[in-house]
Amino acid sequence: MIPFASIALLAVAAQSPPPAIHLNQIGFLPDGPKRAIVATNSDAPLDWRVVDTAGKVVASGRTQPGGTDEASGDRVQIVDFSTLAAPGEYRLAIAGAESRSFAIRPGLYGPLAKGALNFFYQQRAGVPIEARYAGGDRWARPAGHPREVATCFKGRDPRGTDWPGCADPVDVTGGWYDAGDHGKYVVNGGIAVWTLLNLHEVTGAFPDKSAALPEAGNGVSDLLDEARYELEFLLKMQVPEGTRTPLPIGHQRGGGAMNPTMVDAGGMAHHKIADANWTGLPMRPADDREARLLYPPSTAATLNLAAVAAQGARIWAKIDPAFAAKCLDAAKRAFAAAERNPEVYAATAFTGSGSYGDGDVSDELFWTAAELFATTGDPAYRTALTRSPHWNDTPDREPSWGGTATLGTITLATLPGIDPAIGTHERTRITALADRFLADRDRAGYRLPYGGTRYPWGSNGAILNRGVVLGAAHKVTGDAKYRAGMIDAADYVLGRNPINQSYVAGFGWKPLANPHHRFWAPSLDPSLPGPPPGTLSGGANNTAFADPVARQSEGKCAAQRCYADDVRAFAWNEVAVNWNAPLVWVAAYLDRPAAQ
Ligand code: 9MR
Repeated sequence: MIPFASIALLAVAAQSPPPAIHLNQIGFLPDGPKRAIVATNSDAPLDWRVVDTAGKVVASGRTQPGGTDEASGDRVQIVDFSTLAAPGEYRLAIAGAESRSFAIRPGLYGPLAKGALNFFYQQRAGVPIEARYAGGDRWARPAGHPREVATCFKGRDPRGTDWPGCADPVDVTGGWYDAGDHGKYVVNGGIAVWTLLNLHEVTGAFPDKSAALPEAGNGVSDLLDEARYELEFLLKMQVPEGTRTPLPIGHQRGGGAMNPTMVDAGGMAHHKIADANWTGLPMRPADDREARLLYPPSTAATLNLAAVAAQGARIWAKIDPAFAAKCLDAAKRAFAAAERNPEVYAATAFTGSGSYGDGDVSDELFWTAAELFATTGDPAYRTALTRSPHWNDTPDREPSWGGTATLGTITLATLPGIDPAIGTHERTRITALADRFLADRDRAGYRLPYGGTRYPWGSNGAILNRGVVLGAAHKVTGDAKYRAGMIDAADYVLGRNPINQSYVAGFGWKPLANPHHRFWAPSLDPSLPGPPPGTLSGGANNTAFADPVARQSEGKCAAQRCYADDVRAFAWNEVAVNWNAPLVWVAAYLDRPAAQ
């Protein structure tokens, strides 16, 4: 007779659900690592098999238990079938569960890189989006804001600060919309342009005619064509020489009106051009009837402009010397303007658009000095660089729109011809940072190079920016472990996560479908298209439950589960140029032969 307790145990075992298998839904490169994570309620190792389409077992083994993972709340086990290299279609079977079919083949990341780059074309303001470049009629739309000649915010902001407006309207037509909204922000545009230009410098990816773009066939890299579309806009955001205007200096925290001081703002950059009030969803860009306003210059925006204009100056030096000269002049003037006005923090009280406020611009200064030094070799920029608090600090975070010092480090570490004393110093720092991310990866239940249980707004962008750092470390050392770490970042974003979500539209069996976007909003208006393939969601965020969907889960979700593929979830499911850019970088880098 079986004792009662054993019957109960058997019943529990019989009821226990099969393990949930999580893996990269686009598949695996033949020469890359191949790992799946299974969530189970058992801590004992499990047998697994990989079977081909004929049902033949081509690999088998036992899982490595990974314990309880705080970021997901799951008990995880690792399946490692990296030794399987033969291209084909396979399934993974484990303890009564079977995965969907996945591929092992070369070239997996090429279409992803292409789609991710096309996102930027689709976000272009000022020009009609044409079906032949956008991937079909559904994504075609008339130009949004085709003639953006704007004047500055004038009057009192909600904090009570009185802004004088500006003398003449400025033509700031063009550039990319930032995200699901129609704002165009210099700060975020800066890191996105840098990322595309850096990809060009590191890999030469996307030669002419490799992408679907109006400029394809002009003899210039398509990646540069796309980045230039935004760079030209950023140049237009620069304040004319000789402009005097009152701006708040220093941290003016607290609720009341700020106390602006008259400054020479010539060479600074307006922080943003955006709608005076938030517009509703859905909305085609061409239907936006809100007033469009330029917002006061900030030191951070000025340095963003200076950094990418300096980068552009060296990149276009041979391709288009006149444009390169224009970029260099703008960069130098912007740097000088930031030195003159080092503490004009962005005013954040305005309504109707994102604030991209940043109370520490020492990292932007380091980044800009790095770019200007790389371009000119001028000792003055070298001094600015080596005197910066960031010269000898120990970075532990990925680059982000508000933390840009590492962008300068990547440039100095990877660019040929940099003074060896500087280059070596920065190569040591970038590999040390990449090693930290690998250590995070080794501790993470889902083996992504991101640690802890705090997932920020746009965590997928943060994770992919860690991929960029790992890629830079791979570039300078040739060590395969860094490339493997990039693949771990890609694996997470493409489905190896507790909710089986591919955060990229058009890729995987559960792709992003309902981003927070005014035009790609079929759940609000069935005549509108879904997100084009290659669009990345910001992803899990347990640090700001700012939208109505997220709010319902506050305090109730493990970090990686604080997500819903819902158009209303702007804190979880928006798209943005600074997140899609590292997706382009990582996918394009992984599309190259491993030995490069
Ligand atoms: O990416 C930004 C994130 O770091 C901030 O926490 C958040 C709130 O200020 O804003 C995010 O950026 C948004 C911007 O303000 C407006 N356009 C959409 C951006 C992505 O959600």
